[in-house]
Amino acid sequence: MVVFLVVAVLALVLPGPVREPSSELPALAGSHGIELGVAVAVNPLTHETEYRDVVTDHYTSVTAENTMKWQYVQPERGTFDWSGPDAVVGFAEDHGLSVRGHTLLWHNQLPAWLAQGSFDPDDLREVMREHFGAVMGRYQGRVASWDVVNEPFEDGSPQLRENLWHQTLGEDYVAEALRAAHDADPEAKLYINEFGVEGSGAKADALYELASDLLDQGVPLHGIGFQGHFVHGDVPEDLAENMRRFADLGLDVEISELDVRVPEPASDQDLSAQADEYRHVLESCLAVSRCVGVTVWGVSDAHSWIPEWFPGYTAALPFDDDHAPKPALAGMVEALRRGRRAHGRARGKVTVFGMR
Ligand code: 9MR
Repeated sequence: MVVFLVVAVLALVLPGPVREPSSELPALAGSHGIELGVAVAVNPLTHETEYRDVVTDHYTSVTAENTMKWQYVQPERGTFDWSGPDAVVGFAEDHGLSVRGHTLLWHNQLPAWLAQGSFDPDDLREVMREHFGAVMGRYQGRVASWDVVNEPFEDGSPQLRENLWHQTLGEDYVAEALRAAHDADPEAKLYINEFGVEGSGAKADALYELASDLLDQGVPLHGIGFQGHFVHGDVPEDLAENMRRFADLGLDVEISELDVRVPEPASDQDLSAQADEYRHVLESCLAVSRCVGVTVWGVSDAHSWIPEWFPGYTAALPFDDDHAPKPALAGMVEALRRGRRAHGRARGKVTVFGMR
């Protein structure tokens, strides 16, 4: 009786326990040793209960959709705004979720002082190192992996992108960035994140060559994020096969920004075919022993970037505009329930990092 009373009183005075997820997805993902992630935006994460519940009920990891990008984190040189990143990382910690850091070097969403500034190579190296040191240093031990270089290739082309970093530092900027990131947080897993490389093709081959060269040089590269912004009807069949060749180099691989956009209006038939596509993506990850996770790019169709960026397309995510689960969610569950996990780690090129 006394014990009961003590427990009852403690339950009243202590903050509520973390809610147990109401879906089987986190446990299923855990049983296969993969993360199931979702991209989140700070505002709804902070203010909308339904949104938060979708995240904590169904996923094991989060990526900040925008708030860790340079434009928001360092809007003026040397002035950092941690409010958004702190909110995302704090939420993740409160709910036992892991965090993918996104993203350090990109050609988009740069602050004006950087995009329009003029820097000689040494200045730009200093800018890069200051940023990495501040961001990765703040979240050291709390953000386990980072997209260090985002979209290094031109859209739909195997050419290295002519971005600020490439123009100023030359092709070696990718290696320099990875080394700087390793110095800033020697424990973090460091990724190149790219789109249009999920299936085989010239751009995927170019990324493979780049990754291979970097590893040959002893550059600290640990993984490849295959973004996975797919169009309904055009999800690559050879996703697993293509990811496997990168894994065979000794790299982790993951699908980092999954969505499958459907032309408007999305019929029931489209949505059930989309479920097969989500299932296929999850099965492809399970089929590659070094595939460490799949992240979907947004909590619900109401928060997806698709309608704004691809007018005429819609319904790309596993939850609809009202946060109701769609067939795509069932597709993921089915893949995880039935799926068999590939075993055995490839012997690859990755040896000891930090040796330069
Ligand atoms: O989803 C993001 C969207 O809200 C932003 O407006 C957009 C700006 O370019 O970036 C989107 O996220 C991108 C991600 O950071 C990198 N890969 C492509 C994603 C979709 O554009």
